[in-house]
Amino acid sequence: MSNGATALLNDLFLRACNMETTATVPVWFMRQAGRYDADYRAIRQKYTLVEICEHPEVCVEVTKMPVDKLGVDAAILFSDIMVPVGAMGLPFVIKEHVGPVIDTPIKSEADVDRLRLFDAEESLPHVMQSIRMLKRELSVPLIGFMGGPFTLASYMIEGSPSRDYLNTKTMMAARPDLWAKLMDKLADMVIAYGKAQVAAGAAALQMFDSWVGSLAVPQFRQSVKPVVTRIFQELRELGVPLIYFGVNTGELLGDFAETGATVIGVDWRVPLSVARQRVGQAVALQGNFDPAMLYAPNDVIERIALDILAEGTEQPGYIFNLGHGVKPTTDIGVLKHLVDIVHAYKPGSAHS
Ligand code: 1CP
Repeated sequence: MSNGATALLNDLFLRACNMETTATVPVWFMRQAGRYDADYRAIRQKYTLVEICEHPEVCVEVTKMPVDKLGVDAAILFSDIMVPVGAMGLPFVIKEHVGPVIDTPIKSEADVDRLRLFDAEESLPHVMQSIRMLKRELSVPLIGFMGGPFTLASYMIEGSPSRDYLNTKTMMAARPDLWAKLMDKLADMVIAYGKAQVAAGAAALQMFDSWVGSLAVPQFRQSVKPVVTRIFQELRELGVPLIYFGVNTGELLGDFAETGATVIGVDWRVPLSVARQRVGQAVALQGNFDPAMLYAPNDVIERIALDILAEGTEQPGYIFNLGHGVKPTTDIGVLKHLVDIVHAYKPGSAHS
C-alpha cells in the first residue's frame, strides 16, 4: 500500500483490524507516548501537555518516539480526549498527577446549551496539521482518537477524575432528557471530529470510553448504547477500522459488538477466548496484557504474553495491546522486550 511520501507502509495493524490472518501479530500500546520515556519527560520540562498538542513539530516528535524506539506497528496521535472539549467552550486544565480538571462543570440545561460544535480545521488547526505531517512521515498507520460520550461526560459533569461518577449517574437517572441532550451533542462532536481526523490522514479511529464499564448493563443499553451506535454507524462510511475501548467492560462486550465498532478493546479481566465468545465472529479483538504485569519477572511476562497470543490468534482479527495504558514508571526495556515477544510469535504454534 502506498501512502504518498513514505516508502513502505507497515499495514499489519490495518490488516488485523480488517479480520485478516497475519503471519506476524501487530502490536501497539495505549499511552505508548508518555512519562515512562526519559525523552518524553525532557520535552515535558519545556512544554505542558496542551502546549505539545499546540506545536505540531513537537507533537509529531512525541507521537513518533514509540514507533522508533519500541518498533510498534501503529502510532497514536499525541493528544488528549479533553482537547475537543476545550474547543466546545468548556475550558479544562491537565493537573499534574491528577488529570483533567474543569472549574465550571456542567450542572444545568443552560450549561449543555452553551456547548458548541466546532469545525476542527478552524478550532484545532494544530491537531489537523500534526495529523497531516504524521501521515507524511510515518511508516506505520496513524490511529486518531476521541473520548467516548460517557467518559467525556463524566469529566465534564464531575469536573475532575472520579471513582464513583455520582453526579454523572445522577444526571443520567434524574434528568434523562438533559442526559440525552448532552449525549447527542457529544456524539455530534465525536462524529465530526473523527471524520476530520480521517480526512487529515488518520488510518483508524479509537474511541476511548474508558469509564463506561462503571455502568450496569441495563443503564448502558438504555442511556449510552444508542448514541454509541449512532456514532459508529455514521463513522462506518469512512471505511477505516473503528476501535471501541473501555476498562471493566466484561459484561458489556456483547453489546459493544452490536454498536457497529469493527474492533473491540478488551482489558485483562476477561480472557480473550471468553471475550471472543461474547463478541461473536464479526469483529476483531485488541488487548489485553495487564499493564501491572510489566513489573513482573521476565519469565512471567513471557508466559502471560504467550497465553494471550495463543488465545488471540485462535481466529483472524487480533491486535496485541495492553488492557489499559502504560504506567509512567514502566521500564522502557520491558516494553521493547514485549514487542519482540509478540513479533517473534508464530500464530498457530500454541505452546503447551
Ligand atoms: O503530561 C503528562 O504526561 C500527563 C499524563 C497524560 C498523557 C501522557 C494525560 C493527562 N494525557 C496524556 C496523553 C493522552 N491521553 C494520550 C496520548 C497518546 C498515547 O496513548 O500515547 C491518549 C490516547 C489520552 C487519552 C485519555 N485521556 C484517556 C483515555 C485513555 C485512558 O487512559 O483511559 C483518558 C481517560 C484521558 C484523561 C486523562 N488525561 C490525563 C490523565 C492522567 C487522564 C486520566 C485521569 C483519570 O484517571 O481520570
